[in-house]
Amino acid sequence: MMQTELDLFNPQDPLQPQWVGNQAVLLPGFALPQVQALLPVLREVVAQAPFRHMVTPGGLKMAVGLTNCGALGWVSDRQGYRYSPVDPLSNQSWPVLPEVLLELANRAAALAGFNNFQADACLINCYRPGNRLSLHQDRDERDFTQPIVSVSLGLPAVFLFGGHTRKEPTQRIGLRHGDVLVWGGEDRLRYHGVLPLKPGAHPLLGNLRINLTLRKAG
Ligand code: MD6
Ligand code: FE
Repeated sequence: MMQTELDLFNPQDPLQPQWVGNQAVLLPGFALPQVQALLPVLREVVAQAPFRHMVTPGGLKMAVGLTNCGALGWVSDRQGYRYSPVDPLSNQSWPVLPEVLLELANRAAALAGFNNFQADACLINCYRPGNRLSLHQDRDERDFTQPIVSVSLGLPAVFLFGGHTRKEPTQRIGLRHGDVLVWGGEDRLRYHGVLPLKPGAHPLLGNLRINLTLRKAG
């Protein structure tokens, strides 16, 4: 019989890497084996550095809750966007980037062809139903030869993956619990965003979506 659709009962099918750019790859379910180890570690991070709604330079409060772990953390205020070694809420260092997350990110980066990924920052986004992230480029890091590794947990979202200018058409990429997206090289500065989160109930995370992006910022 000719195969006309994905066989959802065959776990091999949906788990193939999908190249979404020449140097951008979606690794469906790649983080699933680490989720049980990751969740308690993330809870500790958030206990030390809680989610907060940062203000943009234009004075708008971001809908998505944000925190960080690692030597550097991304912050936004009326002064602009930057990486900071301290959490402005506590004036302390950000929580340590957990080893389980670093190791996962390094394996994912290597699969995408980036063999020397040295993440020093992990931005943690928390989405509730209705929250979106408007189209943007990630350009606050120093070294654009290093990729970004993105890990999605909880409710699924639609990721918009555009071009090198804001007006180019975007492709829609479904990001589900456990999916990892790696992008770098020529795709590193592509515009991207997230459509408003649909309500739902994830068995582990309830009505939330958590996205972790590991970067080499400094
Ligand atoms: C998100 N992610 O998926 C937001 N940036 O919630 C990002 O903004 C992002 O997933 C750079 C590379 C991968 C990403
Ligand atoms: Fe981004």
